[in-house]
Amino acid sequence: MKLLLLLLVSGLCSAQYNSNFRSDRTSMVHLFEWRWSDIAAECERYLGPNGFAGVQVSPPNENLIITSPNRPWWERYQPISYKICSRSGNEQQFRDMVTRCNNVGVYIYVDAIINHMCGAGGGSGTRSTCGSSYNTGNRDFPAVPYSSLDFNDGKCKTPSGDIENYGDAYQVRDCRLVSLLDLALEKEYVRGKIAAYLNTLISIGVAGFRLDASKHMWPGDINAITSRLNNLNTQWFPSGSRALIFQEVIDLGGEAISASEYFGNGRVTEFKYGAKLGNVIRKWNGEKMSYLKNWGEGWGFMRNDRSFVFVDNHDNQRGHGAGGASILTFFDDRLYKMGVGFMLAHPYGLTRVMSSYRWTRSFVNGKDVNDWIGPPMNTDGSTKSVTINADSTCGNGWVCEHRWRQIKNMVIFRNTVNGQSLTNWWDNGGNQIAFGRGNRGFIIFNNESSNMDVTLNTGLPAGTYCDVISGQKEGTRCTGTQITVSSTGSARFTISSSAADPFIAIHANAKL
Ligand code: AAO
Repeated sequence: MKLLLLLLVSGLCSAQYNSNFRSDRTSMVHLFEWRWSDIAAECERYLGPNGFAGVQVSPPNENLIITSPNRPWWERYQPISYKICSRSGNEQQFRDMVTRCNNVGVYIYVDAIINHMCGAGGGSGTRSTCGSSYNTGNRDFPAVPYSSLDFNDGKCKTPSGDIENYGDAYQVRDCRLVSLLDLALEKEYVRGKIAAYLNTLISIGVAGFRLDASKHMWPGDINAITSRLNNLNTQWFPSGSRALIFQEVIDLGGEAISASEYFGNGRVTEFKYGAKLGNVIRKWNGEKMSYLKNWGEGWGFMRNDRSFVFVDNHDNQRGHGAGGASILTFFDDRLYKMGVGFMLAHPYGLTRVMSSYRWTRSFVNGKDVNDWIGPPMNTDGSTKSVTINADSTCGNGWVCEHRWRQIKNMVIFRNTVNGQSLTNWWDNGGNQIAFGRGNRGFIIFNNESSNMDVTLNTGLPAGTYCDVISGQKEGTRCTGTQITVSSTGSARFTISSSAADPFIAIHANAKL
């Protein structure tokens, strides 16, 4: 009885760190700006069959329509109401997506914009994705409804009313982030409206939330909201399951607010991860892959069981947020595949794969002036659907990194080695490294300008394995390189410095 009580209580307290993933799956993909009907189809035809655990979807709620510039992606971070109605689709399409994805074991994680409404300069009218009215001048959002009583204007002490100094924690939480009208989250009324929105999503069947701009909310206010959330829908989740919470807090050090303040609410984004990994793979600042030996907490990252990690996200792939030149993106595809391959092979963190659309970058004084460009769209402003080409890549301007063979196969690698610790580390003191995950998988990188020819202990049972980077196992053969593991567990690896993808990965489910 006591044990049961303990289990119940600890379940309630800790479940927000739990991904709610199916036990054989490990990674979510952010299908940035995708339409709900395309995501539903992708869950059934690709994500489920290839072992993806979940999808982070773009904000589903009603937002301000911005026409100057013309329909930027970031208009979706300017809420007008909590009606499920956006460029990705309406409520019925959202429900259909959640049902169909859940039915194939691919769960939906919603990007929740609860810190603020739209920008102070939004004006008034009904130019919003569902036609609801708003008046930013008097802080009126009748479709929620919120009024001037529900915002932080009186609390913020900066002359502009905006955050002016990230060294001041009060400003960061009580003032407006880039002029976005800052909700008074200490108010019971506001908490209730937000919790009702999130609970609607939970009842539809979503499995968790990315809490946007968490750094700009007091941790206690977030807690007051998450503690009001209902348990997940038992049609798909065990009873008592709690929504995964991952909070967007950019903490690269040196500011007033640190990520650890948010551990009590759920997981937190680890922005050091992508910034540092980019430096290593690019070999900048004297970094080498051999330094990755103690990657994770050894690099000053947050606790493994609180961290949420990614190589790039929708902000820093285009210079927003903590964007920096080191961030690897699909634009540097060869390095990017190595970065994502390393992330998915390494045990640290809850992993998210990015899936983007293409845009033409145009740098002026080091800044991409096209960083606002929205998803591929039709002339009427609607988002183009994702088409699938004969070779399984995507058309209509969608990049679909998650469909790149190397990335898709590394998602499967991570599933295969789940629960195994990092073993058999090897490096040459430079940019050639290798490591295993117990007796389930092994990966090796050559990021040098010279060729590599080494024989290493893999920890794997003897046999012939298919490299899942140059190809994969299909039926009884390998479409790419074959690796022979001897009875002692050793194998010879040769990787040319000019290889299209200078890394090799083998695992238990790719054995002939
Ligand atoms: C748009 C316009 C604005 C306009 C506004 C209202 O661009 O000019 O004022 O509308 O009309 C997105 C876009 C914004 C957009 C907004 C609303 O990125 O451009 O504004 O939608 O449409 C901070 C926050 C972080 C936030 C990030 C972008 O802390 O939460 O800014 N990310 C989320 C979303 C994002 C979204 C929002 C929040 C808003 O992912 O897509 O904005 O919902 C420092 C701080 C960071 C801070 C950055 C901002 O970072 O630490 O906390 O992020 O500055 O620049 C080095 C430092 C690093 C530093 C960084 C600065 O890397 O080490 O600490 O430099 O570059």
